[in-house]
Amino acid sequence: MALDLETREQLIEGVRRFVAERLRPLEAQVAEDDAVPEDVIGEMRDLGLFGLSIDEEYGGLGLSMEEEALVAFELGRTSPAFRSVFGTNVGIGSQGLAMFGTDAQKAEWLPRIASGEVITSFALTEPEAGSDSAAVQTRATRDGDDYILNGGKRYITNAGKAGLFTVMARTNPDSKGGSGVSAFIVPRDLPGLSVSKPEKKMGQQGAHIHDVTFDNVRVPAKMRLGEEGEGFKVAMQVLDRGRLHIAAVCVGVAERLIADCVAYAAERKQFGQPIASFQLIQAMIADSKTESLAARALVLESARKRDSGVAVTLEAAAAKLFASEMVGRVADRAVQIFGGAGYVADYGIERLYRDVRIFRIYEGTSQIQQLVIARETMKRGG
Ligand code: COS
Repeated sequence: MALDLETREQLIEGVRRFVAERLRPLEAQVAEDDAVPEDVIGEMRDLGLFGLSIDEEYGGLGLSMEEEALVAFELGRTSPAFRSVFGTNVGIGSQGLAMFGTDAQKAEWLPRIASGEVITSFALTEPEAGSDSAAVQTRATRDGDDYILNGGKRYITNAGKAGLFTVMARTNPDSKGGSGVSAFIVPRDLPGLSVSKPEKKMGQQGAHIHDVTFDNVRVPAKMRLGEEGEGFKVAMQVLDRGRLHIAAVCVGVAERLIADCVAYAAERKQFGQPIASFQLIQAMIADSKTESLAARALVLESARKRDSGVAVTLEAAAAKLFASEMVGRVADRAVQIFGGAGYVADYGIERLYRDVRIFRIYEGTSQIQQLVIARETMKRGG
């Protein structure tokens, strides 16, 4: 459901102010501490950020995909680790449930996810199932009214704080591909579920990823999402949506970097004049701006298409591919424009350069997006 124009503007303006006044001043501290302060997380809850995508009947803001993208553009203007605090609740952690859950499952969990009381994680990736996500080996074996889960998941965002996991597990061991996989919502407190210490990462300090292990975890069959054997398709449709959201965040980070470059180039003097007056600097700014505008347009067009009820597997993959590669180039040019200062921690540019690197990898690598785009294009005949 879409907001009226005034409410939409108020929301975007509120997020813009929160990012500029509250989050940006904390960027260096969050990177240093590898943690987002609890009081800031409380303010994110008050702003409704955990429930951006969740229907109003469950206490969320019920944004359309286009509106979510507009908010994500604003959220991108600071360290991506802040968005990650509620990112799984808005996207991959909640959307399997929102799209495929029963009324009872949704009524039990979505209000607590929308409020931020329960953090969610999406547990698809395994040591031997990264890009080849249909190869999951985690087993879910039927036992009366339950399934018994055994196996391990890898690099699961927000698992350390998650109260609810969406888990893809193999219910049919005779099928090696996606058709043998089912999806479950799995509460954190079930016996046998454990979460490792967070990994040390290249960037996005303050956002955490963990291994999750299932050791004879007894999950009631009523926690299954959709039919047995449909879990892979659940995961793919969750990712179609997630990829659009990530693409929008990439646009936001690019816009932030471009603004930083423009400000620095106006102030930094060499050869007796601001470096902004040099055409080789202008060329880098022009290329970054052109590419970020193109990505913004692609994201919004794809989001509107999704809002109209059309499947956007191709468009989401194209937006994720283009926007994540684009922000990589923009961050690289930003380091170049800042010169030595771009390589020094104090200016924050090298931090964003490291932060954006993961966008080309998670929720599907650029190479997987190329594969999806090519397959869909050939299916559509052009
Ligand atoms: N929406 C709905 N159904 C989909 C779908 C989508 N986006 N993508 C695939 N499917 C369906 C297919 O239609 C097919 O159904 P049928 O068996 O009924 O024909 C089934 O799922 C299997 O699809 P496919 O044959 O394309 O699966 P593959 O194993 O060849 O590969 C890729 C699929 C590689 C695209 C998939 O594994 C992928 O996206 N990998 C990357 C995973 C990822 O993003 N990981 C990040 C982890 S989360 S941070």
